[in-house]
Amino acid sequence: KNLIVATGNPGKLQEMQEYLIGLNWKLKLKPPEIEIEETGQTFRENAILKASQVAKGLGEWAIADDSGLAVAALNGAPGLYSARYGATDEERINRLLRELGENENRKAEFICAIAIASPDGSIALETQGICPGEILKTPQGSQGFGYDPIFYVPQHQQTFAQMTPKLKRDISHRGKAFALLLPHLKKIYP
Ligand code: ITT
Repeated sequence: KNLIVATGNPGKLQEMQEYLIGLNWKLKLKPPEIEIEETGQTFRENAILKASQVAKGLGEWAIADDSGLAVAALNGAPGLYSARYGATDEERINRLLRELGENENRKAEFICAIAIASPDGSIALETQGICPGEILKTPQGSQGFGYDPIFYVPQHQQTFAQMTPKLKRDISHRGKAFALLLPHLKKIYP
C-alpha cells in the first residue's frame, strides 16, 4: 500500500522516512502543488488537516507531522507559528534569540503531532510526542534542521544539531510520537 508523506519540509521528510523504513508501506512524496493552509488552533488539528486533505485529494493513505518549539519565557512562542517565524532557519533562530534576550528562563519544549489518514480522508491514527530542553544563547552544531542548533538537551549535553541523526531520532519529540505510532501502523498493514 502507498503512504504519502505529507510534508514540504526536507528536514522533516528525511526524519519521517527514517522512522518508516523497514515497513511494508510504499512511501511516496506529496506532490508540491498540493498545499494545505494550516488553520488549526493546535498541533493536533493541523496534523489532522494536512493528513486528511492530502489523503482525500490523492485517494491514498497519508501521514502528516505538525510540530514546533514552545519557549516558556515567550508564553509558548513560536509554537504553532514555528515555521512562519521567519523566512529561513537562520532568521527564525535569530528572531527567537532576540526575543528571548538575556532572559534566565531558557526552558522550552519541542512538540510533534502526527496523524495518519485513510484514502477517504478519515483519521486512522494520531499521536503526540514532547521533548523538553533549553534554548542556548548561541547556536551550536550543524546537523538537523530548523531550530536544532539552539535546542540543548541537558541529559545528553548536546544540542539537537550536535547529536548524531540516530540519537536525535531516538529522543526527539518526533521520535516519541513515532514510537507510539509505529506498532499501530504495523497493525493496519503488517
Ligand atoms: P509541513 O507543514 O509541510 O510539514 P513545515 O515546516 O511548515 O512543513 P510545520 O508547520 O509543522 O511544518 O512547522 C514546524 C516548524 O517547527 C519547522 O519548520 C521547524 O522550524 C520547527 N521544527 C519542527 N520540528 C523540528 C525539529 O525536529 N528540529 C528543528 N526544528 C523543528
